[in-house]
Amino acid sequence: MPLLSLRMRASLKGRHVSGAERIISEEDIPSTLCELLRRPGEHDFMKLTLERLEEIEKLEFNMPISSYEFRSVEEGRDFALKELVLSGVPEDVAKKGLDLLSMGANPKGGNMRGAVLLDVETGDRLEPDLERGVRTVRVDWKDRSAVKSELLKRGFTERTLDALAIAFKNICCGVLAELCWSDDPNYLTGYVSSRELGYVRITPLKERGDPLGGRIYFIRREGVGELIRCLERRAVLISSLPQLS
Ligand code: PML
Repeated sequence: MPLLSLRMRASLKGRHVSGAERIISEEDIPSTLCELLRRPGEHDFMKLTLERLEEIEKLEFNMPISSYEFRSVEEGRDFALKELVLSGVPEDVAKKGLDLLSMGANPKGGNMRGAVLLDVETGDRLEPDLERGVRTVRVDWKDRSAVKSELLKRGFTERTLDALAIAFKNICCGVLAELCWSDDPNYLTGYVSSRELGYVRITPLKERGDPLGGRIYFIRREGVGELIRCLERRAVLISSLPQLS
């Protein structure tokens, strides 16, 4: 049965407010459209993209997931720095990633629409468009509702569900390590992920009320074009429930 990618992004006064993707079959188009139309809060622009996927790769989720809580953002960010270093990112480059996310990585101010690509050796930015960044798309769970209910049962959120899928696809495409926290001013949990450590949730990585956030991908400069194609073009459907500890 042909599968389709349905993507939504919404903004308010030019600022991104919500985005989501589902990989679905034709019969699920009406109900998924309704779900995504209702999803963003206040917005003045919404773009919906529906495309048939010609080729789709099925991958088994195999990353360990762990969670750590700290008393302050400073402690959370220090821990994130250590986890990035343990993942093979030099300390000065890991610090640059943390600074970019905390100050807003868009050269025009504020958040980027996609992720920053940082050269793991030099700390140079490698994304072709510094305002747009690079977006990991065409990825979803094969049995989204089962994975979601399992995660919610264990105190995780729907944001975790989507972040796990993105982080897993990133590692499969060749990202060495990722640092992420949300641009939602009320969502304080972020993560570091890498092949070495798996998906490491960290709370808090930002202060309540802070609208800045996004994703930093630590990558090797060689093969950056191929990596971007994988992140943006390769369609991936993830099976297996995550191993939750
Ligand atoms: C986002 O959606 O903007 C980032 C989500 C981070 C999720 C962290 C978690 O709950 O595991």
